[in-house]
Amino acid sequence: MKFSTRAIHVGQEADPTTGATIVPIYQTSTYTQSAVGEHKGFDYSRTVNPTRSALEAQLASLENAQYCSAFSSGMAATAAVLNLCSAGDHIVVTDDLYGGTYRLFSRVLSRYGMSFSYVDMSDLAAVRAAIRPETKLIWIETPTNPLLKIVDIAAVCALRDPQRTTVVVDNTFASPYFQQPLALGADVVVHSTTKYIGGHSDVVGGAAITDRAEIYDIIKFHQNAVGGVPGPHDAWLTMRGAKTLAIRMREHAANAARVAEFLEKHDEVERVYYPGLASHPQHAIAKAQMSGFGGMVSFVLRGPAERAFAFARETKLFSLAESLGGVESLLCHPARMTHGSIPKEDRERRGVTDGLLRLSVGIEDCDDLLADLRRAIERSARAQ
Ligand code: P1T
Repeated sequence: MKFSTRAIHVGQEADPTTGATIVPIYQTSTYTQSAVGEHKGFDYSRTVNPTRSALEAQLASLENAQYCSAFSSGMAATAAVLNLCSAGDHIVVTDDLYGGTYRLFSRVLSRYGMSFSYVDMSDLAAVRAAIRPETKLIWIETPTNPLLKIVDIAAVCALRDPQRTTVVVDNTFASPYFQQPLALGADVVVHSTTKYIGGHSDVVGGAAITDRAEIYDIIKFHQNAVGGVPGPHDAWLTMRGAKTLAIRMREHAANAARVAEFLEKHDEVERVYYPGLASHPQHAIAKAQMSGFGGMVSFVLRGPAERAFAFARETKLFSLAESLGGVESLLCHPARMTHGSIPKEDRERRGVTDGLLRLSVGIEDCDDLLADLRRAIERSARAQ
């Protein structure tokens, strides 16, 4: 079955009891057992819930994998995957990544004896140099948040010893519709399903997906032992959103391409970051490993950094809000919002400056989006 068919049908069989076409929200914490130890495979909803299982089957299938564990947030999924590591292990990480992931690694997990090296993974020699005998895991985010750098997944996978080092890809920005990391050699895919998979900015969730049974067993154990699971209603909302992932991603990417071109041509714009632009330094890699360039565009206006604040006050359709991937367009100031937890010096060294703005381009009519951006750019110039 092709992608859209799987999105709508896998895990979505009619309910065996009633024939309900749509998977019910099994809003129950527990299950009545006929005798001690005799039940139908369901004992307690932290461990297993039929609505969550349906979502897990659907998402596994979208990454062409056998196994998925759903979580209550992208961060819970990330924390569960990092349980593949123990004290003393070393992890190599993309240097540009979601600020919350950086915070989890640097302020929580480093206290448990794991060490992290942040590397510009567009430089393969730097990745090779960072890998040590005790490197247990390589954490790739591509495209990166917020600078939209592209990491060559297959090339990084080829640098590690697969017996020793697990490669994880945070596939949130591309979504499984545009990028399939497992086919490129990665072992695990992580998603913040809050974003494109859920697609409507109405639910927080996460997922860890793999084709390797021994890795799944560890993640699943952690999912139950720690308990960061989504409730059935959240699982159901995510599943409903994911059914239209393909059609939404095509619109996001078409609109984002027009927005990126518009910004690149605009005299008042200093720099645009979008992997679909020929001017993007890793455009060729993006073209080879992705089937589309996604809906995220970052840019810097000419003039002082404060101009970004003036711009953020002026947009009407692009709401100033954290998060991304919903049908509605959002605008974010990474340095003060999503990446505020990264120390200023580190952040600026990596290119996340006070002038940087990030757009999650929605699926509204693109003419309206361009008019909104044009107007906000003009007004931000006058505010200087
Ligand atoms: O917010 P949560 O569902 O816990 O997901 C965390 C996460 C993980 N990975 C990436 C690439 C992300 O972008 C995020 C969350 N990001 C935002 C909230 C944001 O606005 O960038």
